[in-house]
Amino acid sequence: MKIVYTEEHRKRSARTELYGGQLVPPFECPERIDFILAEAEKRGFGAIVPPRAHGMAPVLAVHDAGYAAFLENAWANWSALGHQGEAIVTVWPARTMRPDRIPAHFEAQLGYYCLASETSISDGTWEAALASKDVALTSADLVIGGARTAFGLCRPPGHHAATDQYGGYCFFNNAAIAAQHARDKGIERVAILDVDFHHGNGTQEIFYDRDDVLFISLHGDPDQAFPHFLGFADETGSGAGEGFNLNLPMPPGTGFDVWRAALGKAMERIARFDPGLVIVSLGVDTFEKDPISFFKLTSNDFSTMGADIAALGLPTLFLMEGGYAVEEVGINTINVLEGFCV
Ligand code: SP5
Ligand code: ZN
Repeated sequence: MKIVYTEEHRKRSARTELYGGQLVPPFECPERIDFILAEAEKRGFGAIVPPRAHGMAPVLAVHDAGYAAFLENAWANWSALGHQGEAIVTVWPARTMRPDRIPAHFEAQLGYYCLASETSISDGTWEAALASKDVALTSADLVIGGARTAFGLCRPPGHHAATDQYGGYCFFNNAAIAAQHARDKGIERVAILDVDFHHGNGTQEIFYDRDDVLFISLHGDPDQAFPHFLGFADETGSGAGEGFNLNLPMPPGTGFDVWRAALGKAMERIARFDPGLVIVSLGVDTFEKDPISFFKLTSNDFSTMGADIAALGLPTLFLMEGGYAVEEVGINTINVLEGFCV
């Protein structure tokens, strides 16, 4: 399996995440990727290939142009305000205010374009986000071109990023960008299977009213877990998209037996949809030792997950999302990919 990767991800090296009322070193850190690459190398798994630049058109096919311009200029605009720390939201267009007015002041624009304040914008964030979407697009090209599978080692991750909002460590929605790219290259139906611990709210929002991109997410019950405001089972799509969004939330303590049964449901739905491409939003934060999550998957379970997904027999693109138990992120990620290939 080819692994698309670039060092550019290191430019996303924020110093701060707002967690428990403190500014801590971000869980979503560059070392995550080092562990994945080290594990791949140790096992002789995969061939590393660099991404190819795809420009902004595939991004603007799913994201708002004003949002992209905001991100491009965010660090310069924040720096111009003379602050010491990284850019963190302090005010939102909350329910009691005017939600749709784009504010003039940059501090307020942060609130307009952000959905969660744990994610700081730092110098280099824009450059890394651009590289990450090029990793996704280049790995998508491999599978669109006939490869059975490929792995886009995306960082920063993408599935929380909505049409015009960042948060949850995500800026561009890599999976959504790749899915739309595949559609534009002539693949009629694309399924996105999101196995990250957190609900893929951004991906859901982007495709919610469409029947050509099926979105399925297995995740921690939003009543108990981030992103809290989306990801419930009664969200099934709207308009033409009715029936093309499937949420499978699960409670704290969920182990692999229950999780795997949900994956079985997801796979039945995907088989019925008969897509030309499956994109797996691959987060390994379902791991029992993940520091911010509450499922109980073991490292061996990730191998079974990969084998189960392979049983669909469909062209499959894996894109990296979350996973924060840093030491085991490599083992668990490569277990999925190797499990798929066996
Ligand atoms: C891509 C991805 O996995 N993003 C996750 C973003 C989660 N951010 C908010 C985390 C809040 C965690 N609260 C956990 C309490 C654990 N005791
Ligand atoms: Zn996650």
